[in-house]
Amino acid sequence: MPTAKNRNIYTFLKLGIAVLLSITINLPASAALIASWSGEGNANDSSGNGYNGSLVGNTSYGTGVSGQGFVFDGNNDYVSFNNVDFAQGSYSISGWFQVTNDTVNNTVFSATQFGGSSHGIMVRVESSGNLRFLHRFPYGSSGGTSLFTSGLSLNDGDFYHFAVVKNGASMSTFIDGVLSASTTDSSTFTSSMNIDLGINSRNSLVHDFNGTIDEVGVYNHALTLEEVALLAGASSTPVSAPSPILLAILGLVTMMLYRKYRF
Ligand SMILES: [Ca+2]
Ligand SMILES: [Ca+2]
Repeated sequence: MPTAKNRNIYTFLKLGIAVLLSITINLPASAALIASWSGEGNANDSSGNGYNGSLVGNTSYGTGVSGQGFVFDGNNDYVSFNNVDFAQGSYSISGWFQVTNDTVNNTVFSATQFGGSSHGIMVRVESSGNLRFLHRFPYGSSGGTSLFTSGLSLNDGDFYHFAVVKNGASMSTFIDGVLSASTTDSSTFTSSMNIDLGINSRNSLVHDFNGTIDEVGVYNHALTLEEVALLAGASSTPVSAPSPILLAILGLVTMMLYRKYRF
């Protein structure tokens, strides 16, 4: 007959196992991923939505933050993607960049009105070393809301993760998985856009990127802080799967207790 002590041990172990198994992995919602460009020797979209791109100028592939990335020489190089429908409401753009020339403005990402030349979105590393996130609606050559980070040196030759998030009436910028700046803008785009990596826009070849851009993701919803941290590889992800080592130790302890007490 099991003793009261053994029953308590058994109950404790059951509870522990139940708690561990109830912990789930929290990954970004892949259903909201509109386009994913990894730069692995091509400009194909790995999201399954078919937003494949074209390299322009001397754009090439080189060492990225993961595998290969897109390499730009700072003079009329970019990658273009057409008619991407992602920003009619909340949206997010995430990726990595490494700036080679720190004396100029380096455009990482831009989006213009599909079929037109009017600007809508821009993500740019300023010569100051800070990141600028522009959301401009109605489309145009001026206006909109610009959000700047401050006090950063994102043009020092290292790889940095960026995420810009438009969540309803708020705009936020994250660097390396940490919120860096935020402001408000309640306007919303009403059509799909052309996207370019590495240039202000294909209609205005200025602020050319000089360096490497890699692992760019475009979302049609607002990424959460936890999702951004996960994409940035930051250690502050709040929810994780139970450690295999922890599970193995728990199993071993259970077996030893069973052999000793036969509960
Ligand atoms: Ca890559
Ligand atoms: Ca060039």
